[in-house]
Amino acid sequence: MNQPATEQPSVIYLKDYEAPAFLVEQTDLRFELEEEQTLVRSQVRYSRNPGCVSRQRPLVLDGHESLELQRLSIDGEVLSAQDYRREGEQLVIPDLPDSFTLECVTRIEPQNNTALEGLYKSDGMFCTQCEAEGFRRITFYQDRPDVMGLFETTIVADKQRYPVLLSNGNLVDGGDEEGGKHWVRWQDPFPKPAYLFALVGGDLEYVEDRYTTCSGRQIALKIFAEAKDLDKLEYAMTSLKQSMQWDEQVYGREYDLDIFMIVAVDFFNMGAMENKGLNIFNTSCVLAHPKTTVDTGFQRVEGVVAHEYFHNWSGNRVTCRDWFQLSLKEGFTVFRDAEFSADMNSRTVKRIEDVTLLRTAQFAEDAGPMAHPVRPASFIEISNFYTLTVYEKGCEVVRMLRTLLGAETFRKGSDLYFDRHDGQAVTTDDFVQAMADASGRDMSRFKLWYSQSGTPQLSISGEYDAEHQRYTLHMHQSCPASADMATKQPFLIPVAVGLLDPQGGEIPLNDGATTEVLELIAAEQSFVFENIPVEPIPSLLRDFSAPVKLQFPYSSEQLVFLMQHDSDGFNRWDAAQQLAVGIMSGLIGDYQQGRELRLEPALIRAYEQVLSNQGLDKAMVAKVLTLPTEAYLSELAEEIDVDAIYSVRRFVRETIAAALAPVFLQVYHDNNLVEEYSPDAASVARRSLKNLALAYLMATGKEDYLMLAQQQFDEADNMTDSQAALTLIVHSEHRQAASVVLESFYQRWQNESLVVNQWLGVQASDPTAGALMRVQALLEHPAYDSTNPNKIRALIAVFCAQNILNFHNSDGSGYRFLADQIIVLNTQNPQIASRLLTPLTRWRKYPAERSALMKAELERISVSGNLSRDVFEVLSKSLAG
Ligand code: B3K
Ligand code: ZN
Repeated sequence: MNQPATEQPSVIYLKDYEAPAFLVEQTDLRFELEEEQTLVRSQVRYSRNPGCVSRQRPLVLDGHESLELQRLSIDGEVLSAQDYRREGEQLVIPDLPDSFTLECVTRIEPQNNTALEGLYKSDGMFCTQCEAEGFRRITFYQDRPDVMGLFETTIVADKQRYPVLLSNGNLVDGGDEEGGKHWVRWQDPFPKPAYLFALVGGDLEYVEDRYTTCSGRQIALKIFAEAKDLDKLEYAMTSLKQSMQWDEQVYGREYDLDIFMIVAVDFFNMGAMENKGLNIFNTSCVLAHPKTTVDTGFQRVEGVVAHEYFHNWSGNRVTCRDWFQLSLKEGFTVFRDAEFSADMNSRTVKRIEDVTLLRTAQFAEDAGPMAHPVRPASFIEISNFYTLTVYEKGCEVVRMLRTLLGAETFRKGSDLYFDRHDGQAVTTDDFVQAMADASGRDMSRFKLWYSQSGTPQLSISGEYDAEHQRYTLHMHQSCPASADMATKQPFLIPVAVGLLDPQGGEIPLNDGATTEVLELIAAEQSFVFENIPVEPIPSLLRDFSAPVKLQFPYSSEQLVFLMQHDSDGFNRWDAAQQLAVGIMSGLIGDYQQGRELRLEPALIRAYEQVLSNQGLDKAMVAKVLTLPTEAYLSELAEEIDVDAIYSVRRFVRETIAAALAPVFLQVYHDNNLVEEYSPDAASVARRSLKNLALAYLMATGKEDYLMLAQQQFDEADNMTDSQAALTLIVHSEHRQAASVVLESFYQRWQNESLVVNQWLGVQASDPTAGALMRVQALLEHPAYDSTNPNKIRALIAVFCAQNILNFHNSDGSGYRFLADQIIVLNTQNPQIASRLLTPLTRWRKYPAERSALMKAELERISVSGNLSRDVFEVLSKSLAG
């Protein structure tokens, strides 16, 4: 809700948690969906919570300011205005019996709901988004996850406009009504909190399939979309069936309802939502077709379908007691979907992608003004805490538990957790306790990962004692102060280690294995390996066994050695990254000192070797040969020198390209096969290597390669190749060619909304001069819609987060542009506005002039008036101190 300028939104603390005064047994909802209004009647059976000490506490219901209360009655008796009071966003009803039925009629206007929370309209279709606190925009309710009850939902609507009416659970009844209307009734047999409620009403079509569960139950699977998108649902359906099978095999979790539905909507604040039996998806996370979707899009669909499906157990059957526990379901479910994707595709590549995201974006979050632990201790607006820390770092925390306990014991722990807490709303402590009980280990030190923010730094040095054939690793951990927490205790850090002999062989370690998980628990600790015949090269933090920043004094030669020999695929890639980071950091210094840039040959030689090694997985080759991104280099920098980072990365890319162009050309042709498109791992790998080769070739600036890219653009039969060529041409200095391909791409795809988003994104990320003006012009383009989050992300968020040169233009125009957009979005869609703020919140990491310009824009937003809680929280934390 929007706060008057003078009123400070209040902070909510985990330590203040209190159980609800009343429990809900049954919730019956009736929706009359109309064009001008929707009437919602809720009948809720309440009883006093025996777990709540005070018998006097009133019933406190949450209700958004937009709710128009039409009637309130208790056991059939209408309440008058004296019987209750509205206090801000709450409705308080005192003097209640121990159990009663409350009936409440509210009038809402979904057609005017631009925040896309609660019940709203997406392209003429009714849909809902209730997590975290959207249900209070539908009716007055105890809108908190520890209130779980059974739901029955009746929906009445015009039959022609809204032939499809859906809600959670099973369809139990329905029929026609007067005036061209029809009605349906859905019953959900599983108790759930309000945030998992969903409703859909629209003119939708669907694809259908069946799944037979491990116990032989038949489940109907339906995926709904607009008629024009019906040909883009097959991949999601396949992913869904694979997810269902995987969860049975890997976690012993069977689906519980007779039907599972997914609905694709175009207006959605995030990726998708796990509503019980009725997942609602952003079209971008469910539609996939070779002609319109790039490889990474297919992978995203697979991953998000799995993620939402897995929530049926990790989130729905066992849910969160309060929103501070969000990572209980999100961290665990991200871990589950990451393992699923790893099993479906290349495990190492998946790990590299996840760690890249963590190291660039989550580490930056930890170091910024919104830093918070995986289990935050306080918030102003919970929507601001659907973060990389809660999701991605939360996933790493669960991964560490598995690393420490081993796969088998971890599975025992998850079985115990699901059995013990089925149907309950619980905490991250309960999750860890199940793991502790299953393993017989005391996990109290481990729990610091949930309560302490910040990225630990781990410095390691090695010492070899030839006489005693003994190798010692000395470790030191520390964690810098974060915006929300000054001092931290040492974490329990699992450090997976291997030792390589000079020939690249793995030396058997203390227990005979070649990888050992060391448990660092103190600030300083040493680990000794006996019977080590030669001085080894250590492979540390294998598979990124903990979310920390590691320092070890490797020489360039040692990194090249690890790139070639490490049996841990992740560390082979990481050695290449470290080598490149080291070289590029040196060059950034040279650039700043005005010295001529020279690329030492080690990197080129190493890349050449990787390219010529036929035995390597192609996706891995593409990953190894991808230079550290500007975002990663920015995260690593003390102070971000945008021009230096951009120029150095470009220089290194061009130098490598010039040196290895013939090799890249060969790689390009070798992998440019004429074949039917398939999103399988091997085909994706080939395309990624081919397009990486094309990118290096284009970096030479030579016309020949421009022609190659143009040819690929013209002839591609799939979006991956088409978009790769488009991006390379548009981001090149060949401006004429750029406008030709942009125009032709738009002409061809203007009716495919998701493809148009890619077209917007390619222009938004164009590093050439004048990009901001082009972005501003695109705001007026018929393809743009300022109320659609996907369009906002494609144009504005991409420009501000990925186009570092133009966004950080020294004249401040990029910052001003973003602030203007946020001021408008603040009232229209607070969640999106608040997310868009992220690049400006990092103002302290930039040199004085840019920093001052960024800060001034934050200040301008803060006095623009009527700030939403979402924007207020991010702004005030960014400007504090
Ligand atoms: N649980 C939802 C996220 C809801 C975000 C609300 N602001 C999607 C997911 O993580 O699966
Ligand atoms: Zn989730």
